[in-house]
Amino acid sequence: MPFKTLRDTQQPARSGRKHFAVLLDPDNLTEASCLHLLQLSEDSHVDFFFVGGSLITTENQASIIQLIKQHSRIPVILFPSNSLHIDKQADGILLLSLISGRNPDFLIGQHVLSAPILKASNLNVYPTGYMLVDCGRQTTASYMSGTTPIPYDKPAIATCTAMAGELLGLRYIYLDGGSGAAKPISAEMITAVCEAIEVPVIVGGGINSPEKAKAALEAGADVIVVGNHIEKNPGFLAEVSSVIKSYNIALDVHR
Ligand code: 1GP
Repeated sequence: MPFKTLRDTQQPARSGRKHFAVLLDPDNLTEASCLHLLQLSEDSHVDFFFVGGSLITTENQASIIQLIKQHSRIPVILFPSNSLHIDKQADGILLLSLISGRNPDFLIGQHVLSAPILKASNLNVYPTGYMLVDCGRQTTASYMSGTTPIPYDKPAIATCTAMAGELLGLRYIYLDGGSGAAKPISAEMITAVCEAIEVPVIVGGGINSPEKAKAALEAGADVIVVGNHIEKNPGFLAEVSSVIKSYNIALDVHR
């Protein structure tokens, strides 16, 4: 029988375990600052590095990935803004379909260009419904993609969009307020999305305090992504890590 139901083929439901991804933007890093963050990330048990940015203006990406691979065992997942940013040194790639927008290039166009490269690579491919949310100011991602983000106070739009992404077979949903967002995505929106779908939900943008990290996790986020504030204050890495650790310890205790 060639046709199985979506439920037969879906990956296991979310486990409740929380994960921490550190976003490394090659444009904002020197070799020294990157090495410092790598050491802190190892000490803080970071789960993944996301490497990329909405507009990469330097040629640093390849050397940053090489540096990470030399000095860390934390997996490197590409977070690309277009097909030019595929790098086979990485462990995997978020194959982002910008489902909050209506720009065909970011819904399918870049993927067509990327497909033969990805098929010929050993990269793990993570098909991800990428949703930009208006968190107070226009972001590079929204401008560069020519798309309108989901309004901050419209969780129903986010929920229906995430459900559509899941029904289309996307394995992850990424709610992103954009790097350095004025405020993070609301707990109300995160909870609404998490309750509506079974695939893991990644949340990022504007998380710059332990309280904001905690709020995203409490609302249901499976993975939180922090970039901007760690560049300014590397000590924040350990703070977020301890918030996540306390969640996972509590989960183990209650099992
Ligand atoms: C941006 O979600 C990421 O795409 C992380 O955002 O840089 O604001 O932490 P910050």
